[in-house]
Amino acid sequence: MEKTERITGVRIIRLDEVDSTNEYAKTIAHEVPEGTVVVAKRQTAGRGRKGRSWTSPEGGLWMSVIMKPPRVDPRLAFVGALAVVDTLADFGIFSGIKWPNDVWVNGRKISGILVEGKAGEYSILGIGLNVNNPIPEELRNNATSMMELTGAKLPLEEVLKKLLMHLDGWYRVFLERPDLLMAKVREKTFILGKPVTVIEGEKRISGTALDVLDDGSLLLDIGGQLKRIVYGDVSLRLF
Ligand code: BT5
Repeated sequence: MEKTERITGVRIIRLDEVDSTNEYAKTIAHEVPEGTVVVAKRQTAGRGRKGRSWTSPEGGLWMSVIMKPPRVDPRLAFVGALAVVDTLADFGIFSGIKWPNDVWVNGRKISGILVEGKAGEYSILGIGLNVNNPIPEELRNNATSMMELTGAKLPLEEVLKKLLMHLDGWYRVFLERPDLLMAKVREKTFILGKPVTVIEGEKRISGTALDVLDDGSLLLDIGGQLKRIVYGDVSLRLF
């Protein structure tokens, strides 16, 4: 079932169930105005990067925003991540960004962002945020939810409203002052100054995370040599 309504002027398409809000958003991207949001109560085939699956049972916030910026910019993921960080702060939760597309709290992932699109046509900013949904056993060591952290069920609609408000704000900053967006990303990126390992396909690179550059890439110090990383999975090295 599809229901359309507006919150703070934004057109929202609400679905009970969908394979993936990103997939759905792609199919309608050409017909709808920029800023249209697709929200689903549950996803049956929620996706992460590289075809990994994203667990999306009822109770969480699973949504995609259709955007039409000049190009598909990976920094859109930071628009999503900062909006999530601010939304969590509104509910008393302090979080940080794990480059390039996660939001973490106390060593656990609470949100993942997936940016997809077609150059010159549209970009889809997909956001998954664990709110009241259960965390499956296999993810318990690495994932958390707002409910788990606050000890109470949260009003999903309020979380959505706040998230849309912050998305609107950070998207404007991205378009008009990308330097300010990136300054905030640096402030919130908790891996900077720490030893990390970056895995990209078969490649494994270890070094110290120095900076997030203006184009969104990660600068690593590998034994005195600097390397720019454009894509990958980062984990903190404890020893
Ligand atoms: C991401 O990928 O973190 C991006 C997730 C984007 C999900 C949203 S939901 C709305 C929209 N529609 C979609 O179909 N997708 C977007 P990645 O960095 O590849 O991380 C994926 C990994 O996160 C998985 O391999 C699991 O280890 C872990 N994971 C899966 N579900 C999770 C959850 N609910 N909470 C925390 N971690 C999870």
